[in-house]
Amino acid sequence: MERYAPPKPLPFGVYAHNRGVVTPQYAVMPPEGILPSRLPGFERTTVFFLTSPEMGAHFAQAALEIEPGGGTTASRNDGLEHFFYLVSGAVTLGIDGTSHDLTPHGYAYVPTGHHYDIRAGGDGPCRLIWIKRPYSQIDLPIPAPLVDHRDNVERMRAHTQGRYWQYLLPVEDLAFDMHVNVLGFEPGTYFPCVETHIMEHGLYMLEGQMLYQLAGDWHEVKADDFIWMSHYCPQFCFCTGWGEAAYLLYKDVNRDISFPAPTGRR
Ligand code: UGY
Ligand code: MN
Repeated sequence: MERYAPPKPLPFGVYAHNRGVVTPQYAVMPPEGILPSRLPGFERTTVFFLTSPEMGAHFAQAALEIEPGGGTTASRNDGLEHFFYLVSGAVTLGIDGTSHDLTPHGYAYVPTGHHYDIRAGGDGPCRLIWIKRPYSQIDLPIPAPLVDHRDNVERMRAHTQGRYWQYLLPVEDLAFDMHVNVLGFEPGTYFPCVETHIMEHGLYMLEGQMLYQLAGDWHEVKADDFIWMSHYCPQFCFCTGWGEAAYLLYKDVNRDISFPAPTGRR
């Protein structure tokens, strides 16, 4: 993957070839433009923030690149809910002291109030997607921790010729305030409509390439790119290239509107 590195010598055309765009309604974030962060509580771990409230999002998403033996320095519990998806490498994820070995495309949901720790195994760096947000509690029991693998999840194909959906979290359980799905596309397939919906998205390209239309603008995206889509951002896509494309999609769901405190006239 092309990753930010101070280029020597400076190549021509950096600006012309830039694909990164941030607007109030959406962002396209190719990996080469995202500068690394480090975080207290992590060792031998580079954090690449993909979206956060600073962008306008109501959740945060990051890619962690962890060297073998690296990870968290201690067990963490920040009160947020977390979703982890391993793109490459090997990770042992602890939830409340129980260890789970993740292989590529393994994933885990850590509900609010639970402890987690991360340790990279293997002999090369691993790439772990991390989604987190404050849990929106309702009058239902908080979901339990969940660990699984994309290969175990049914590919739903109803009414979607050439495309499939994998619901990584239990979609019937309204206690969840997020869905995380994998959507797959054969070349030439596209959505049956331009979607315009209240749900917000974080999209991480897992495989292939696509033309994505966001608020009327076309963008070409490929594996390891990230897209943030705000609430109501019009969205549409075509699968391009010669192989299937697939992405990991965060979506906020199952909650009513919350109004800001009234101001002005009474
Ligand atoms: O379910 C969805 O909202 C999905 N079809 N949106 C998307 O992939 N941009
Ligand atoms: Mn959508």
